[in-house]
Amino acid sequence: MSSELENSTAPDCDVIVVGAGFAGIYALWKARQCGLDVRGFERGSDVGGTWYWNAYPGARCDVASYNYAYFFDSEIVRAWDWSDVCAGQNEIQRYLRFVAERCDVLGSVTFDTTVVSATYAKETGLWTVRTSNGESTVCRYLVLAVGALSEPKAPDIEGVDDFAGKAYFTSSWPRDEDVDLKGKRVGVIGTGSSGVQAIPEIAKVASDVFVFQRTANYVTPTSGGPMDPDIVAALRADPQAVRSELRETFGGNQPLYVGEERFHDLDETGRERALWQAWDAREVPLAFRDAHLPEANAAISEFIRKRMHEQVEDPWTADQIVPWDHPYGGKRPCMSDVYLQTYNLPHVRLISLKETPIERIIPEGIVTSAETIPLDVIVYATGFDAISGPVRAMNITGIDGVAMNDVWQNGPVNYMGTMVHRFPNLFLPSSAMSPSVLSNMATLAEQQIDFIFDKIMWLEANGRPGLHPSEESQIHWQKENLRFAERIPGALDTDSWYNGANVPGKPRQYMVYRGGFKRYHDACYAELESDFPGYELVRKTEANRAS
Ligand code: NA7
Repeated sequence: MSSELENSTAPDCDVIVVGAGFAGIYALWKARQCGLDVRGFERGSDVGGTWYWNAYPGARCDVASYNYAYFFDSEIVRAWDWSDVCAGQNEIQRYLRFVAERCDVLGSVTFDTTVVSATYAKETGLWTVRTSNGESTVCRYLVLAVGALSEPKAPDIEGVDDFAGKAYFTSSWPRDEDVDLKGKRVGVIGTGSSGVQAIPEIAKVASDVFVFQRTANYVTPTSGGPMDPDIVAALRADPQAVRSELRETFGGNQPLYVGEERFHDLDETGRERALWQAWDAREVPLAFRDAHLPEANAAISEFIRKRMHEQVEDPWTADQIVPWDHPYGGKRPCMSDVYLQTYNLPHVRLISLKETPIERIIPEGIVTSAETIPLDVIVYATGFDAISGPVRAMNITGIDGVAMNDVWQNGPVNYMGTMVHRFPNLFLPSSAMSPSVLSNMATLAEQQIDFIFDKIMWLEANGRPGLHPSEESQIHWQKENLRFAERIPGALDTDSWYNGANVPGKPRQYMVYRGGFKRYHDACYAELESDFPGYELVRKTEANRAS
């Protein structure tokens, strides 16, 4: 630690990490490795973050777990056996606990504690973090590892509180109650990834299932199944090579298959062959090398629609379940091997809210424009105030009391997806305008936390109290984001949680950096290599005035 910093008002610790999911656990370990004194706060009673809260039946990863994992410690890679290529929620949470125990970070975390505000003092260069139990802790560096999908969206339906039966949210599935759906009439609202995973499991036990679908989604087969021993052997032989390789990819994953030919170089027969090959390899979105081009995307979308349609027996249901209104990738696509077939069961019924919208919820069930559906249980799979929501839920103030929610009133702004102008030493992994939810979040967590601590150690080594991005850098990053988003079919004009359209009143802005993981990684490290030209340094005189 630099002597200048020690002269300022004494902080309680060097670093506070909020959140104990993938990014938070690694940040706690990394801080310790850097010789910094660290404390953590976590809202849940255990580690896991998203994987702690979303404990609904059927919750599982839909990228390969052997990539959706930590690589910073080769021994962790060698010590953990995944039971399936796409592990379930419980297994992922057990994995995160295993890593947290192995890294000995649990003792630094205060669980069952929500951070309600964070305030920067220009005079000291320190952050004061307040929690729901009324305590304040002062630190020099604040890492909000609060995830992109941790702020559930309130269901915007009239009469939600009137329902006399049981109501559950997939985003905060009870952990202390044995949810019993056996023989019950269950209504599920929402057909995003959570609904698509939960509905087949609910249908196994419920007497009747009513699925309330507002927008149909693309559903393709998962790559789940037994682990391939050759893949395991390759991972274990050289985990650090895999770690480097993941950072060189577009999505932070090792795809099982990528079409080698370009859509425009193929005739109709060749395109159909490429689509089937990719379908069989369970990577149909990557059927062509230029799959991101509108014409290629249109062919992929149409191919998936046909495959979906033919799996559902009832013609009306098949027509409703297929997403005719947006291109593949415009919304978060879903993956399941059993969802579509669930509609072939006699006790499962789709209600299309496009045709017959929900009017209100009453004590007995749900009233649509066509009928009243009596229910014992309602499951809300209605999603999140995604990406920017978890940061907006806290009261964060920066230099001269500027409020984050004012700075973000027209949508989030930042530089490189992790820092905001006038909020020195505040780091936002997994937040807006990073590859975030459209990359492998575990790869991203390690990359962003590494970059954050590279910045922190640069400050320490140079005796600087803090840094934050310049306003110009932030404007540049906004433009970069828009430039890439404009190239993605449907990104800007499909209603989606990627652009805030799912939350009434939320500013519409595309919040995912679509330039690819490698480009993002390279841009971060170009800053580090040039001593952070896109940032402003906090002056010592300013930050140490109180000393
Ligand atoms: P999503 O993907 O936001 O899905 C939420 C679903 O709920 C979606 O089908 C919504 O329809 C529907 N919804 C939301 N509000 C309503 C109302 N008021 N009435 C009817 N239907 C509604 O959330 P998930 O939890 O499924 O998935 C989030 C991510 O978690 C997922 O992508 C993984 O990365 C993990 P809409 O499409 O808005 O018309």
